[in-house]
Amino acid sequence: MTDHRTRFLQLAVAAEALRFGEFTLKSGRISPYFFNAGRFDSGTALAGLADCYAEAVDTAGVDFDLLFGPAYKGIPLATALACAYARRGRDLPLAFNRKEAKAHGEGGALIGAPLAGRRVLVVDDVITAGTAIREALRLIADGGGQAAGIVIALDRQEVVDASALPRRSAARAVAEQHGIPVIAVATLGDLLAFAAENATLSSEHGRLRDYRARYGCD
Ligand code: OMP
Repeated sequence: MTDHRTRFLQLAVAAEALRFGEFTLKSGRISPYFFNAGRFDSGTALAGLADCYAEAVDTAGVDFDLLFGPAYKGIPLATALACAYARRGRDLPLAFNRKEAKAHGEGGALIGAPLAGRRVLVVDDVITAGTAIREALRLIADGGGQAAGIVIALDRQEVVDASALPRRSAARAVAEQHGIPVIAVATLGDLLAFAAENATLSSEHGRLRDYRARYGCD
């Protein structure tokens, strides 16, 4: 596993952003783990997380010139990543949306740098079925931007329809449909490898493997 993957998983477990137990997902599936990016809730925690995102993006080599954080969880993530790039000497424009469009003041649903004519990197927390990310891609198109890629902390590598073949992950479906890369700092596969190597997580490994067998991609 590359360094940023292991570092991210260590940070996520330490911040209790990654928890193990029984969780009901947006899809209704009962999952033995849950990633809550909201637990990266201090400057140091967010800076450490943003460095992992930056390394994953740089490793993937995607070409972009604006960061977009979908409301709500994507907003601090994209902001922290913009600060991480500034520390690396790259000043990137940043934009995000509000969920309720404002009819007064500056109006609209988009805040920050204009999207028009930009190659946009979407920064979000997690992909399960890809619903949240598809919504973000619509916002970017509506704002006149061109989606260049998506970066998330965790790709849960789940299929949308567990009975359909081939078992293609939601992230791959989005990538193929839009012709853009979906970059994950870590995947469920990485989490399985991490759990196998860490004595404190060894009891979770079987449940994670069973969940992947039921809902995971090939
Ligand atoms: P999709 O829209 O199905 O891709 O799910 C992404 C959303 O699910 C996230 O933005 C969260 O609201 C939520 N979620 C998590 O935050 N962490 C998880 O580990 C799993 C989910 C989920 O409900 O699938």
